Amino acid sequence: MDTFKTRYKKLTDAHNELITKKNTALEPGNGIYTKYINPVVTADHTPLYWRYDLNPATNPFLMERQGINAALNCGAIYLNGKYCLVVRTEGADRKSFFAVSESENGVDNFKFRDYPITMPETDRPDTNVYDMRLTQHEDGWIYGVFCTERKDPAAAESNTSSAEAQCGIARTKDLTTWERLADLKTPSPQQRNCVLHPEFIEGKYAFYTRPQDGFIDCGSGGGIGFGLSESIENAEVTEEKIIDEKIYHTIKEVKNGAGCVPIKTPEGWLHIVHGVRGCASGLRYVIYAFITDPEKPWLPLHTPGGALIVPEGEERVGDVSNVVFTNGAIVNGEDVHIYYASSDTRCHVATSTIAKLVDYCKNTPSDPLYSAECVKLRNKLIRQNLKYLSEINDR
Ligand code: M1P
Repeated sequence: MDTFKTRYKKLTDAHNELITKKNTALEPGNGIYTKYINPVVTADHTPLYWRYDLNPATNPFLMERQGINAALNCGAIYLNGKYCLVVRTEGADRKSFFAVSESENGVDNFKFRDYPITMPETDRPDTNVYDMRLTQHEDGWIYGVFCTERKDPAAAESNTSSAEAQCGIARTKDLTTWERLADLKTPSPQQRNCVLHPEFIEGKYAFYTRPQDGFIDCGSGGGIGFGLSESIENAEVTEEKIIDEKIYHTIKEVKNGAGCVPIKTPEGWLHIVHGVRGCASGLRYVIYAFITDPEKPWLPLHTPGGALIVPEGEERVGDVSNVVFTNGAIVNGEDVHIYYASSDTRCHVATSTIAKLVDYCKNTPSDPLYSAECVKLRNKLIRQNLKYLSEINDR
């Protein structure tokens, strides 16, 4: 049997190898973005001293005492020369908390800060917090907008699964010390996937919302909403307008939700979001994109049909399989790093550029919603290409 010392060495060697492993681009890809061979952050990337009692006197077998189940849906921001992720870190007990993991290049060598974030609470303790979106706002603060989940106060005593989701808000300058603000108030009974727009709109704070009647089911709500709030300390959206609705027989047939903080481009605001459809294997979550008006970010201008990123290969399997989900992207110069999680288990990166993503949004046809129209669109492409190919061959 290993001694404490030999087991400690095995554990630290394996951990160090994992967190310093170089990542490799998956070529040739689809030209829109590049995926990478390895996830960027996993549960195993969390420090050993978060999980093991490292005292031989109290843990002679060097067993894991407080396991980490998953590292998923991360908010992202470029801060002090580093790609910083605020990772939804989920303990073995199913509770999520936030933890900062940083890298110099954004594709590998992510390291967690020593401690997870201690998020202050409101008067109503959060049972679970997750999926933070990080907005560097023009008011000077970095805002973390996240889901706070509590047991449904209206549920019967015997009902131990009904929950209520709302939008929690906190702010920081360094991602370590946070000031918690009041939860967002909206006309909808529940909220998830809320995002704060980085600029004032009509002098007000602007939120993307996802109205929903129940915890899982959007019911009569659904779609990506938009609304303005006078204050951020006591944020309230009194009017939510749906700017991107769920639509029958599309990738967002069951529901959709805002994802990354919108990215400013020369053509308007680039939104990278998620859509959900139902199938025999359950719900399938994919990532899609669209561009809205530069002055009126609630007005869609370019709406490519279909998905931008789908779960592929090993990404398809995990705690909640057949899911890709994004809530963070980083723009550094022209480059865009889209952080996405697969199957509620691990975080990945897909790299692209503003020019490529804008080109994708402008030149990918919208979903024509009918098979016959799809065939017409494809035939048009084939006709053009065949003509072009024969011209090349004739030369
Ligand atoms: O399990 C998949 C995702 O489910 C939720 O997304 P939505 O609110 O659109 O259903 C979120 O809880 C998300 O965390 C999770 O990845």
